[in-house]
Amino acid sequence: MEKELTKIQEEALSAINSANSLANLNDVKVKYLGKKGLLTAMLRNMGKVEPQDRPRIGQLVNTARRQIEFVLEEKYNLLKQNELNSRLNSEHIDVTLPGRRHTLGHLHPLTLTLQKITNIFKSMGYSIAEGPQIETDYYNFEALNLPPDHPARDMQDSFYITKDILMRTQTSPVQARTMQAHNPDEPIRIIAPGRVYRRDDYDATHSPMFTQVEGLCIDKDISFADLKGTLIFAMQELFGKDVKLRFRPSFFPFTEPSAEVDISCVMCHGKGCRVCKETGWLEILGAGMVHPKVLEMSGYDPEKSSGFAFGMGVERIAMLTYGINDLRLFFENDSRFLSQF
Ligand code: 2NL
Repeated sequence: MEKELTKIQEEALSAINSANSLANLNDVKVKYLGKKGLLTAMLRNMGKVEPQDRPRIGQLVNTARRQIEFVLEEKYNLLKQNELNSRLNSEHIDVTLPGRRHTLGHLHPLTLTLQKITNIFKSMGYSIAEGPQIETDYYNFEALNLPPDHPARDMQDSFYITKDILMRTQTSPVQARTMQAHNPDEPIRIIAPGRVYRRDDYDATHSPMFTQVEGLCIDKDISFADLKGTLIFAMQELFGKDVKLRFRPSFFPFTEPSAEVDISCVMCHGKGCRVCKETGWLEILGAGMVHPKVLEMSGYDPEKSSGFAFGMGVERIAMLTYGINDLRLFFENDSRFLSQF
């Protein structure tokens, strides 16, 4: 028994001595001191020792165990220190490297333009109204005096999801919804910004998706003069006090009379240049007095109320404001372009 103990003890010490990794060392620990370890087995076998020898043998086993534990711990600390040293040697941190800069984001030029436009109308008492981009045929067309076989539907030949549901082709359905939700005795002044979708080519001046802003003003005794005054003020706020407006008779199914509105060219101030195709004018707005049928369909009495409405494309206004010649730049998310705003 004593001989065996000495043998185990020597073996253990030598195994600890030659352990070259923490995992290795742990194996040794388990082999000798673990629940099924060799030294543990000796204690368990005390029953086979003569009763008078038990205290002495027991003490020997315990002393051996304490010694092995002590040497194990020393070796553990040594291996741990070696490991740390080799990591410190191999993992360099160069504290003199320059830091990584975080580049600050900012608002998209279309958002900036849209905010400028809505702020101008907010200053005139308008509030912002929004609605779904997926619309029903009823709100997108019918409520705006465009019955199913109306030829003007072809003009904006659309993205249909089902026979009765489509991507909105204008933001006017937002105004129609607002009117229907409104008490007809109360006036309305809203501006409806948002994305609209039309079947179109994608080139420097066309996109199947663009951003529109429409406005609607309904009250008693609203006249075409109010429309003119409102748009002249808004365009002069947007492009400068010396901008002139020109109203040309036109047609929209939802307004009567209707007008297309030009501003004097912001590039050449009316002299004629490439941007205005030598005309001195830029077409920028559609507008008109809300059609009596549209008022009626949304619960307003055309004998009591009247109103005007207008619409404009935000991309076109942003292009003129910033001197951008290709519409696609807005949608490509190239930071070389975007970082300029
Ligand atoms: C354009 C022309 C326009 C309207 C939009 C409108 C809305 C209601 C009633 C009457 Cl609810 N009119 N909107 C009126 C005239 C023109 O937009 O060139 N858009 C880009």
